[in-house]
Amino acid sequence: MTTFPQTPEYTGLNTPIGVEYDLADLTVHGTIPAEVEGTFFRAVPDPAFAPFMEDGGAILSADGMISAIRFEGGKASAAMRFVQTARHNAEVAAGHALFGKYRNPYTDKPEAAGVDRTVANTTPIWHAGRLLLAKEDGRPYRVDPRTLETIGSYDFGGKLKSETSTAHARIDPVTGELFMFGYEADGLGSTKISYFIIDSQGKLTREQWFDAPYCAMMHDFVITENYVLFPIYPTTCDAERVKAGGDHWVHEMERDSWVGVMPRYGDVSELRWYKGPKGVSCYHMMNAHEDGAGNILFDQCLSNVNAFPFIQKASGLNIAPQDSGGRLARWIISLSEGADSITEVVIGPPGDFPIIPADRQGRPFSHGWMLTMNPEMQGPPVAGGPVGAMFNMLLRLDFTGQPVQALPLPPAHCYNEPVHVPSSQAGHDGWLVTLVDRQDGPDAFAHECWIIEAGNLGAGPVARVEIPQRMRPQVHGWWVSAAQLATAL
Ligand code: V55
Ligand code: FE
Repeated sequence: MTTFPQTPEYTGLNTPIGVEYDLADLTVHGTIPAEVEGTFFRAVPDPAFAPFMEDGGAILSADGMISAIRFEGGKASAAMRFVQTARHNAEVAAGHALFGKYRNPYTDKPEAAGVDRTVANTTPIWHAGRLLLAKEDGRPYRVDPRTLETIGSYDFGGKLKSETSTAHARIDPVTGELFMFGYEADGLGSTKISYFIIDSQGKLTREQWFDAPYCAMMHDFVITENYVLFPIYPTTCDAERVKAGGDHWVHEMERDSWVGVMPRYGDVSELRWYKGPKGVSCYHMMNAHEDGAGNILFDQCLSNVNAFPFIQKASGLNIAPQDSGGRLARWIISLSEGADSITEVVIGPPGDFPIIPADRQGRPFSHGWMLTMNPEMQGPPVAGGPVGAMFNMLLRLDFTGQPVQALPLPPAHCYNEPVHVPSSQAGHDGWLVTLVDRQDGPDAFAHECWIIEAGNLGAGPVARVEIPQRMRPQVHGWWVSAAQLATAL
């Protein structure tokens, strides 16, 4: 047994669970739609061992667990396993934590030397018959989608040179290619960015490197039909600070943001840099597309400061969420010669976890979904996750003039990020599948997986699946249909 500190990172909804399980024939209220046939994979950070030092960033370096909620013939089952990363295995062998602060190897125990520090805790990515568990500070781990057994660190068949790979990959809906990048690609504090493309058969066809304007946390990126965009916000790393045992990240309010734009099959020498506003921050981007008039429209969940309290603290900042200017921002980037600045329009409310139908990736799109805080909610949101507060309202935003749809939760409930399941019926928006947590007491939580008609949020869930296990907050999920699963390698 290991005793965790009684701090927000390790109590309430964030209480470590660390239980591996298989649960068959879950109780279902309502009817699971026939089209929801497949597996909802979820990445869940869950620390196996108590930390040996204080670290606000610990919430991001918890061991990755892979959760699978499977839907088959109207029935549901659930499974959970640790991703057996080299780091997790080393700590299990030692029987205690070996790794120190978030992304600071200089704080590790001597036994950790030379062991890959990445934790595979951020996004399950399905592509070309493989399931990868990604974390931006290292290479992904490959996991068997049927058994959830860990296969090992994955370097695309020995092809990848980058030491890091994003947790936010983009799949082109027409070519089936997987677009990825890695920052700090050759080590801590480096400005080197890798940009690589994996074809629809899973073969890495191209990898190029370039230098970012400064070493920044690059959590997500976007593609369009013809371009790739590398957004850079001033949450920065200084290798000397890390070597001195300090924090990996500080947020710099006076530093410019940038967007690098290049043809997506072009050469990095063609990158054009556009200057954005100072001090802004974004974790997740909804989409980007070309407007046919020489502009790229880039839509993102933006705010005026990094949203993570531990990064604000390391930066001497303390800006409450309601004062941070959160918005769904559209950055208009002109491709005309000589243009080097960005125009912003606000197209949606504050929030995060934006999603769109996969077939609209990088293309014009009419609607998307995201999580937000219900402005009419009485009482506090459920505490949990890296920001410290969980979202309690789901939105469908329409960019063609239709009204916004909302599904607010009752008090003491919260959402994890949904996945979208497309429908084959013309004009049907498909389904959203998401984990809903309910707080019944200081340390009492219940969890259900909800299926919601994506174009009719107001009707509430069409099915609710009870998950009779404690669940820590998920980061990202990925829907893999039964037809896709049948192609697993
Ligand atoms: C995020 C999450 C991470 C991370 C960096 O949601 C950024 C943002 C769960 O790990 O390492
Ligand atoms: Fe993310």
